[in-house]
Amino acid sequence: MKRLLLALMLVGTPAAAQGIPDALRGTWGQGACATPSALLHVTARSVARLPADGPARLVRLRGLRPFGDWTLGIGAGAEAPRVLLRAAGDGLETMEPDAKLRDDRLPGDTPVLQWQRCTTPPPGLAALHGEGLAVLAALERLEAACQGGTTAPCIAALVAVGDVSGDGMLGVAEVARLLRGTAWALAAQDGATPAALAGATGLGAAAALALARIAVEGLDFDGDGRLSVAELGQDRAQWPAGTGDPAGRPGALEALGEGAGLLRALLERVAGP
Ligand SMILES: [Ca+2]
Repeated sequence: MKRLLLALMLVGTPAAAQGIPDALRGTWGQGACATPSALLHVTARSVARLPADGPARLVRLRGLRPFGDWTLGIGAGAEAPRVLLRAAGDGLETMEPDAKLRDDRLPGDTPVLQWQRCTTPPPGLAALHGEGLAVLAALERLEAACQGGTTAPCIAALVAVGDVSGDGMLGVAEVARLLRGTAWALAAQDGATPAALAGATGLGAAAALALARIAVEGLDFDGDGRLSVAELGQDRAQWPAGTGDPAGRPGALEALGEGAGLLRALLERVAGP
């Protein structure tokens, strides 16, 4: 009977409308906040554990449900990694069950990790993780806006999450920030060490900047150096009218290829399954 109840508790609700409870979100540390042995950053749908020494673990959740007094998050991907979180006084407790542990045996002998709230990042860790963690939250907002199936809210969300300066447009530095943060998230998802994360965001910064320039220039129709919602939505927010010209005959499209914008590719990926 207990097993059955547990099994029922584990029956999935689709990607939890509420996300991880607010009180559990934010940045946590083990040891002193100035020199933590590990950081834990929790967003609505992600848990990033960042040891000072060792591989990062980023779990992006596709489902959440209560599990006793814990919140159980189930990650995307074939392994469906699981993370359990709960408040403990002013602190946070987490468990990361082994992939081989069956759902009906949870939590088994999974160790409980204790975390304390860390509000101010030390400079080194802020430089290493700050931008990536910010973009992690931005990606969630983009996914939520873009998976609705229409383009206009997706483009509006891209500008909203990327617009640091508040002018309602995206400049080269703002696009580069999104690309650097995405590179960080990819590296963290692959279990990068701090050194590898520094490489992804540091050495990758030049590449991100070059890509950002191409992306902005490719869509900056009025040439002001920034991308507006209208520029991002050009030919995309609605179907173009079926005009054309009956004269002429088909030529070679290949010669015109390669020019499509990187941001458009990004939006397509984000909106995908
Ligand atoms: Ca522009």
